[in-house]
Amino acid sequence: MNKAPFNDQFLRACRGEVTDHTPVWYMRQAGRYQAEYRKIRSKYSFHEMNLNPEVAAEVTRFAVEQLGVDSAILFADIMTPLPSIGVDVEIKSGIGPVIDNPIQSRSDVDRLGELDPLKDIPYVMETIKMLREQLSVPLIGFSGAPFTVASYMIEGGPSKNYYKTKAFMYTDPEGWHQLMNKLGDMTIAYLTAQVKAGAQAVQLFDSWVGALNEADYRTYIAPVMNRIFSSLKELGVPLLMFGVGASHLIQEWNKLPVDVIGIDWRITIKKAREVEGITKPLMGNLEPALLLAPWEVIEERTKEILDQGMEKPGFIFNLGHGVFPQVKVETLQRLTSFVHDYTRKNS
Ligand code: 1CP
Repeated sequence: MNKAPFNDQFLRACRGEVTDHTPVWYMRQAGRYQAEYRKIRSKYSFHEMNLNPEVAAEVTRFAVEQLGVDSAILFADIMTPLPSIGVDVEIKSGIGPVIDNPIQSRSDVDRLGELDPLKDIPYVMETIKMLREQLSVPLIGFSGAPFTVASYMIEGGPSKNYYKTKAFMYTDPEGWHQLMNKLGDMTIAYLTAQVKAGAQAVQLFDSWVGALNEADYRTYIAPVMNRIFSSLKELGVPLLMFGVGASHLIQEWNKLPVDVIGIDWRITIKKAREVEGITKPLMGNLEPALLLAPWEVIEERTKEILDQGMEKPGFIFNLGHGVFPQVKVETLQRLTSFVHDYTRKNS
């Protein structure tokens, strides 16, 4: 296969270097808003798609080609490694992950096993290897962060207020730290295997950690996040993190040994840099619901983000959260071209 020359714009921005244009990719760029994805998904369960490296690679690559984005994100889920440590999880259409044996006590934590990625989930690493042969943009590997993964393990599925998770944390802090450490070990093993297989950057999704305040973040979460990122640093690839509704934690994140901070639409890039004093490269942060608005509105709001982002090197354009199934492919295609053209002219 003839590959296009490698596009390193995303990796350059992660390192805080000057780029030719602002690189762009979208969280959940492979998914239900694409007719091609829906067609494949009608033949396989989500798990079967993951198990089959050809299918997982196809879905990953297709999103890159269809949208013209500057990086690929591995097609898998933050729940992918969980069955290997003893958690039965099923991805239910229209709901998300559902777990039949949620964690309820310290003894449930004690029973969790260890992940051996190459033995337990070799198909993920095979997908990565296959993609590296095929892609001309960087491949981002990823994992769920301990709090977010624990929230599904304890609640048994998606949640609005995480009260069972918080009750566990406040009632049995020692058991909580054990759980965080086990999930920390899992994350380190998983992401290390992904990088060794060829992932060129890794992102930790801590989607729901914004449910905690700063003091609780420092006590219950920061230690494991520090350990994870310190350990991954040795791999030499950019480390990214992201959370929803977590602007109040941004200074805590800036202290972690992470390279890029992904933010949602509740804070501007300008405020993150100038008021919060964030020095690391930033990624974000178009409100995903805007993708359902008329193009003129999308363009105006995107310009605002880009004008702020371009003020210094080290900016990656993304949404503030994942693409909704209702979004039109054409809207994302137009947005990608717009970001590229606008930032090429104005940089
Ligand atoms: O292009 C991509 O981004 C595809 C890879 C990907 C990623 C990075 C998927 C596929 N899931 C994820 C991460 C993920 N999964 C997160 C972190 C990012 C975020 O906040 O969106 C979370 C919280 C999950 C859990 C999850 N898995 C949900 C959310 C449920 C909730 O609590 O609201 C859902 C709906 C899933 C299933 C899932 N994962 C991925 C896809 C394409 C789907 C839909 C599956 C289907 O076709 O039914």
